[in-house]
Amino acid sequence: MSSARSEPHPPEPDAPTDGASDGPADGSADGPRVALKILVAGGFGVGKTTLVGAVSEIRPLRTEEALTDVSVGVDDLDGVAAKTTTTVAMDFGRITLRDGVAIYLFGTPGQERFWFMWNELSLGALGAVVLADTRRLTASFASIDYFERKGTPFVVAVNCFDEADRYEPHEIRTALALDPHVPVLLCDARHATSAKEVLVSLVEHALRLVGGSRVQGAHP
Ligand SMILES: Nc1nc2c(ncn2[C@@H]2O[C@H](COP(=O)(O)OP(=O)(O)OP(=O)(O)O)[C@@H](O)[C@H]2O)c(=O)[nH]1
Ligand SMILES: [Mg+2]
Repeated sequence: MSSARSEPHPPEPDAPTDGASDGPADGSADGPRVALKILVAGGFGVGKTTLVGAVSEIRPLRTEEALTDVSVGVDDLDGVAAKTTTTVAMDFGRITLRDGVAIYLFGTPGQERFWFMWNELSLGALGAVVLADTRRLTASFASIDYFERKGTPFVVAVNCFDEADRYEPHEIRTALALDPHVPVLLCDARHATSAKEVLVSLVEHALRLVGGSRVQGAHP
């Protein structure tokens, strides 16, 4: 793991907006009571598309394109050498928590050349999950910097790839120079239960920050 956060710089964040909306999200009487928008961010190849796909109760929208020679020497493929596609616009999925809270998930593109999308995607978001891979922690620096500067609540979720060394959350917090209040979790982006726990942590963290109460029955 490496430590200090520096280059490259994420885009200038737009002003924050409120991520929650009341009332049925799908317009029906039986629709969810509250709809929340959550971003799934982090560096190239950390598992954002995988996480959205793992938890989504609808068929996720993906915008995958084949990795081309343009990536060579630009993207750090160490640890994700088998990766053949990358997100070029966004991922989209939805999950309904037990008490009628619908979460709309927006996965961001990880490649630096698509970072200009972040301001658009983060409009109205309650918060963000920043996924990280301990083999390439630097890949997630820009996302952390972006949400810190924007003032968007976020949690850091380390996607524990089978081949990667294991670190304790406190070691990861130090390596990423995170504020003490930012939750750090370990997860497996391929598994719905693990991914859902990360989302619940983020919702609870965001509600704590806005002085709200815990989402009743939100646990998986
Ligand atoms: N072993 C293992 N592989 C994973 C895990 N999560 C994702 N992968 C694999 O890692 C690769 C990268 O996953 P993606 O979900 O495409 O990553 P991404 O963050 O969306 O990538 P970009 O959109 O290109 O930035 C894929 O080949 C996944 O199958 C994991 O938890 N463990
Ligand atoms: Mg992706």
